[in-house]
Amino acid sequence: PVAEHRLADYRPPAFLVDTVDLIFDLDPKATRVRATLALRRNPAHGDAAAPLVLDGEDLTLNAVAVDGVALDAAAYRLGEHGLVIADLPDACTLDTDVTIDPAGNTQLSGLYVSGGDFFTQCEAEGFRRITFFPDRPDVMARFSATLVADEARYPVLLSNGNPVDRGAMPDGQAWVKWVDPHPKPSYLFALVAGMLVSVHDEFITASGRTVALGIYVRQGDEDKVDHAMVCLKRSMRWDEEVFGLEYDLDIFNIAAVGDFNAGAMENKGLNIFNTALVLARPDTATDADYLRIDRVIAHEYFHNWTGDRVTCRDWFQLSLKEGLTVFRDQEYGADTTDASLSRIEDVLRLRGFQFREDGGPLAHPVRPPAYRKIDNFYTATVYEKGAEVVRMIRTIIGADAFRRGMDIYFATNDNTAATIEDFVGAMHEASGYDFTQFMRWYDQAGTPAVSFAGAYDAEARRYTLTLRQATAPTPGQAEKAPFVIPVALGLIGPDGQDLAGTIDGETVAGTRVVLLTEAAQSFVFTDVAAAPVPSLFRNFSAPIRLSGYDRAQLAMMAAHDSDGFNRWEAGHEYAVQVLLEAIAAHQRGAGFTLDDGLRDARAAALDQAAAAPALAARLLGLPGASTLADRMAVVDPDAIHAVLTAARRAIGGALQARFQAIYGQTAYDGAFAVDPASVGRRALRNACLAYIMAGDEAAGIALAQAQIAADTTMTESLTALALLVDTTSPARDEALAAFHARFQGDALVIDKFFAIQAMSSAPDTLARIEALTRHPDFDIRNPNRYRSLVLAFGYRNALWFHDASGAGYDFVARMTLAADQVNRSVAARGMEVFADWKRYDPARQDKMRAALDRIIAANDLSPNTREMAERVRH
Ligand code: HT7
Ligand code: ZN
Repeated sequence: PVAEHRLADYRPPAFLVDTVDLIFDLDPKATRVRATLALRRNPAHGDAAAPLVLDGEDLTLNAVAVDGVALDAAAYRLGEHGLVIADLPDACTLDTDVTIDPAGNTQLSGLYVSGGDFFTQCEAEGFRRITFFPDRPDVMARFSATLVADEARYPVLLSNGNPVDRGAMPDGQAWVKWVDPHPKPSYLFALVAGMLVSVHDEFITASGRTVALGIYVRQGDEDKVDHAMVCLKRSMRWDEEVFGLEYDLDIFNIAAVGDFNAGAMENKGLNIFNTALVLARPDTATDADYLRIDRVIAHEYFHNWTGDRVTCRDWFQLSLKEGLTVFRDQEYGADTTDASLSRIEDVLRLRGFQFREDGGPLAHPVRPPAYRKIDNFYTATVYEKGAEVVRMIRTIIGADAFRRGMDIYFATNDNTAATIEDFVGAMHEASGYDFTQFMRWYDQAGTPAVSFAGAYDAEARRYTLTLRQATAPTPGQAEKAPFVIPVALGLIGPDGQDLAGTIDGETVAGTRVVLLTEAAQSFVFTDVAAAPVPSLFRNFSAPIRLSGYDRAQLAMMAAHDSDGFNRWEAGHEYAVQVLLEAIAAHQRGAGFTLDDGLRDARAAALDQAAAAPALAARLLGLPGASTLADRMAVVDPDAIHAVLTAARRAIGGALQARFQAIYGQTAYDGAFAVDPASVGRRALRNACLAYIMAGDEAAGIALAQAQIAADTTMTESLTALALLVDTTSPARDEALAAFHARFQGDALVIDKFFAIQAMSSAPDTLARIEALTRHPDFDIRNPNRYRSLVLAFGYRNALWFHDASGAGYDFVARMTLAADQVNRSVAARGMEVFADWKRYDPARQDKMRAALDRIIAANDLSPNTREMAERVRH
């Protein structure tokens, strides 16, 4: 069994590394890595005789020397996990010489080959797969890297920092030496070598320095990087303007790789990106792809300060960089697009992934107290809930104090490996606020359930709002203490306008923030002119589940709330309540009746189509299957699907003429832009097409075929294709074949070809996804392709994943076991799809448990997948 790492056991490293000089002789099958480490004992460790422990994995050791003297085998201990050398002086130089096999590295962690080129991925523990090193983030060293390779095959040689020297050798080899002046932990090391083409630009910083920007891609992809470059420059400017943070090197490079375990990586000065998060052209990428690329480019760039300049002391502090950086990318999204819509999308993501995680066996605090494999803790809780925690800090202390706190955080912790206490301490220093109770957000798991009750005393013009919070037990935490919950609220009067009210001597007419700190607490507002509807948690001011509104209150808020987020939220909650009732009726055998309010809200959204197309498209949508499942005591995927289908059909039928009219008015106008109006127009057109299809399949199929034939943008083509793929009409296979033929060779589009079939609701989906595993384009070693078939199915096809036969569970279990043989980090992720197995009926529970047991019983299961499967199974 793999040992558990505990936060409580943290001890500073025995040795620090001042400099590390690396020489890579790059060869796909046998790369030689020579490392020279300047080592120094760390007094903070406390044991002056401690041995040097270097992590190492899958390395062949050729030689090791201390202060230039070769060590014989008796002088060190070489184990499965690394190298231990005792009796070292307080300061010394260590030379190691190892050989690694990048081409055989299917884990894609460390140095590996993709498309014949070399790339690295070192977070979290990949550097130990390159050379022996204290591979922990609190060891920060100055790195140099000399890359030596065949010049014809690997003309591009990149690493962190600046190129300081280069040369050619007589045997056709060439070399480049890179030096990174900033101390950094090993997880931020990067190397890229290959036959790549680059697009260049420059950025002038606020203080007038010129930064050379480069994006490196495979030949043929250079016409798909304009968007990424625009996003990069916008992010750099935004960080200067909003946080006063300037880029700190002369070069910033991005390299794109087709085989990558995650989205992207913030290596100092050399970000490495999954191609899916860099490459975009209107005919190959959807608007959602464009927006996601923008966010991820920003996110990785923002890590330069929140992650690279100030890094994490240990991996328990992961949210220190990830939660804070997600918060920063969310703010960037809000500032550069539509703030309310951006917040709505972020909250939908939080609820879809994090709330689900927080309510099941994988629940863990934002700062987990223990882990077996850290790769399993790159979770929605660490990222998205971590961002909400930072947001709550800002809400509590105010934007000005928050900004001062950020300045203090950087000033105090620059070039160090910090803790969450360091961050919160800076916020305390800036505001004087006592965060003692607030720290529970970092250390207690679970989503608080908040309920409310209001009482209005007309004679006294007094409104009393009582709020209650409770958090259910989570694994390892039976008892929960109350959280500090910032409640941004307004009081809406009978005319729909915000009412003034006085609390704590302060009269406010719009949104104010109160703090719920007890299990139950009353807030008394005086001078309130009429009985209000309380608009609570405006702009989603805390990651909680709120209950208590009736339909009349929701309808009033949906129409009038001055807060854009809560206007949408009220309509969404109204739809959830109506659909849950329809699901209960369906389970009793009753037919579907369209609720007038549900229909009228969609009609009202269409009224806004011309003025606010993006918002209209968002308001037209219905809550997704996972939102409805989340609210059911026992999830019934068949009933959810039946009711959602019936609702779409009924709305599509009732408003068919209006959908057709707006569909006609939103046709492609011959220009492509990703501004909110254009994105909104396409989203609206696609939403109309979906309703037309639901209400009149023949009309929908004809329009979808025409939309594909028009070959305008991927946003339009893909939605039309996905709608056809949900049918069994002959148009489906014709369209799929044409799509495949048109985009053959474009891996990212072929991923979409797999994903839309994996997500299909058509009755033959299970047989078709089995067949897709035998498709010549399916490659289990490529994480994007695996995710587009197996994880898209497990996460986004509740209907067929939960097929009563158990075939969907069996499919994911088989694919997980196969994937685990090649890439444990990607395989382990798949276990998340089983996480809520106890929320289904007994027959489905039995089948999911059996699938998990089959996985756990596999003899050669990786520790990563085992940890996840065992946690889920409990
Ligand atoms: N900080 C990066 C995390 C990451 C990662 C983690 C585990 C395995 C592979 C990985 N690739 C990138 C990305 C980020 O959050 O910005
Ligand atoms: Zn990140």
